[in-house]
Amino acid sequence: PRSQNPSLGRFQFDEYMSSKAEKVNKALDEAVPLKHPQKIHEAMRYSLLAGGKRVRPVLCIASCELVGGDESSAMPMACAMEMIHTMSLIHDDLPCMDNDDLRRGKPTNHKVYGEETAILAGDALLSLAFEHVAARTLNVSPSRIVQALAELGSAVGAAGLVAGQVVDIDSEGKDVSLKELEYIHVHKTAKLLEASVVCGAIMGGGSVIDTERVRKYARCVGLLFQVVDDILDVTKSSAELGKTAGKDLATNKATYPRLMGIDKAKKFAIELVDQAIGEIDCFDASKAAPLYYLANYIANRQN
Ligand code: GRG
Repeated sequence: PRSQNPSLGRFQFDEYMSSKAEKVNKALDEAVPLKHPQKIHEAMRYSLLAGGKRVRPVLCIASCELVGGDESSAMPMACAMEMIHTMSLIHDDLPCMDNDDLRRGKPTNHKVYGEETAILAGDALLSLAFEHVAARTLNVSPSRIVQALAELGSAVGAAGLVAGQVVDIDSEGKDVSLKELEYIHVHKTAKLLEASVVCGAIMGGGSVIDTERVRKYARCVGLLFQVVDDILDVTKSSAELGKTAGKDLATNKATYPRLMGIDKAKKFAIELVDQAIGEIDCFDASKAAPLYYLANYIANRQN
């Protein structure tokens, strides 16, 4: 098995993750300077630099490096992924959507800056993501940049994140089948994770075959991410409440543990990690180590 591979044994994943996240944080800080009009730039920076695991940018860079590219070629795209992820969180937290007061341990954007500014901060981050890739990517051919931007646009729009959100909103209070739940998660969560990996491979000069291989890996990881999120919802709130049933079981929200039971959901998560890892088996083990560990990190994360 891959876990017994000596190249994988030597790989320091925590160090890799924190050093990549630190570089991404620096690049994000530089990408959104505090300028006039001060309030909107402050609101954008508030959510963008509020922490977060930086899973999408690290996946983007790891995929670029897997196919032989340099980190610098993927850095603007990695930042774009986090900008779009952050904007989706700002809009998701709005009173007209999930109406949340806290995000990443801090008051949500609209709680601090007001609804109008929060909507505009999201809009500005979405626009900046595309501008940043187009204007700041160096040493990548224009055709690859355009191809990656098209991939990103389709992952975010009405066939991607927005589709997931709208179907999720429409399904509120209704009985949701496993198939419908999968549609919501594939679009709300997995599409952007998939785009992170695929765009990283495009920026890194990956062949069509390699890019499609990492896409398959990313599809499994994207779904895995949400299954784990749902499991954490149950286990965290069970621990907090000292009860056996978590918050999602108390409310009517459809989740994997609710639809298939906690044990089957955990089994499904294990199957998805195995499948994800199987998809990158064809790459050199030492080069694939970051993506291998990232899949395991997503499976075993505690937040
Ligand atoms: C994209 C145009 C556009 C509009 C937004 C609101 C909306 C449409 C979509 C909602 C998308 C959403 C909030 C999906 C949930 C994604 C998710 C699993 C978030 C948690 O991600 P983590 O765990 O969070 O990576 P951190 O804080 O670590 O970054």
